[in-house]
Amino acid sequence: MASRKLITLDEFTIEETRKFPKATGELSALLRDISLASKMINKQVRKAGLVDILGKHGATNVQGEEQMKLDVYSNDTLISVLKNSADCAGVASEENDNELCFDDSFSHDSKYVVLFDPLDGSSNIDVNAPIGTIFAIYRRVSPLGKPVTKEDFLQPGNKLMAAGYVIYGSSTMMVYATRIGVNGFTLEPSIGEFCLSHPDIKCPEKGKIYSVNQGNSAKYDDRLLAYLGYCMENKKEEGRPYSHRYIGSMVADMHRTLIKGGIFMYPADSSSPKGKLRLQYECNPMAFLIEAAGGVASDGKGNILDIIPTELHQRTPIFIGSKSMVNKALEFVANKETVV
Ligand code: AHM
Ligand code: MG
Repeated sequence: MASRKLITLDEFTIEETRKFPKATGELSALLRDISLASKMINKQVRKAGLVDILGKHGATNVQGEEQMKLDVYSNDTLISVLKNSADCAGVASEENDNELCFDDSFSHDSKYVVLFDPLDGSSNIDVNAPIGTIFAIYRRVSPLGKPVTKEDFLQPGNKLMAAGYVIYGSSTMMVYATRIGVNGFTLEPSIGEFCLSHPDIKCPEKGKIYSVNQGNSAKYDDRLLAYLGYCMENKKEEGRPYSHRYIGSMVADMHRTLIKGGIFMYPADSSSPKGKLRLQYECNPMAFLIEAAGGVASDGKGNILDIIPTELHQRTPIFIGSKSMVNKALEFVANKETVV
């Protein structure tokens, strides 16, 4: 339908806020700020291939501006947009050792903190594969009127108010979740707005794709190897073998898992007993989002969202995606008796 009305991210979040008489609109404003930062990041990501023409990182371009590494630019952009936001009291980022608690009178009265990985999968920039920004929004637990504290950032995922990602792929999309559901917005470049393109996303209950860095197999334990054997087993009547897809960019692998169904894993192995991915700004936001879409996320023992964080940058193993596939994987990895 050519005349179908475009619904922008702003229009959508305001409409959603109206469903809750007590909502103040602060969360919508914060999502707008995150989308603004991601549009700025998107602009730089789209120029990444021209780096030899526009100047190498660290060099000065013709306008006299210093070219920045994209992950540094993304981090600085998110921090400065959120520092200027009326609704963000502080941030924590993969790129910073410690949380940043904004110390100005506006921020003292702001209700939310945001944790993010500004440019996840940045090693994929050189090969033009999708990369992304991941974000998690918590309501502060410390009293208003003062700077936020560490405990505001060390909340379990089950306390998240909203979370999501922006994928810089063949198109740029923002996908975010609140407790009531998951919606996807595609950036319409001609008007510079994210427009609703994927309403009420549900992760299919079953899938046909498993996603893991199988090159690490020599370091996996027998239970996990048994599950990978199950994925590869020839059982046509049960839809196996599954296809294997692994981009090595969590946002891209998760976006496919969300839309098409499947399982994404970054397990513990003998050299990384806690896995690789970070709980607070990679696994929790993805777990919150996949649960809101009807999927499941586990660390192999329990729900990712129930882990009580003790450090900002802690890691966790993760098994995430379609409900029936993750539950099957957990039968193998969580319970020795089922291993053949
Ligand atoms: P990064 O935060 O340093 O970019 O690393 C995280 C990325 C994820 O996007 C991806 O799932 C994973 O690392 C891939 O790791 P590996 O190359 O070990 O398979
Ligand atoms: Mg990362």
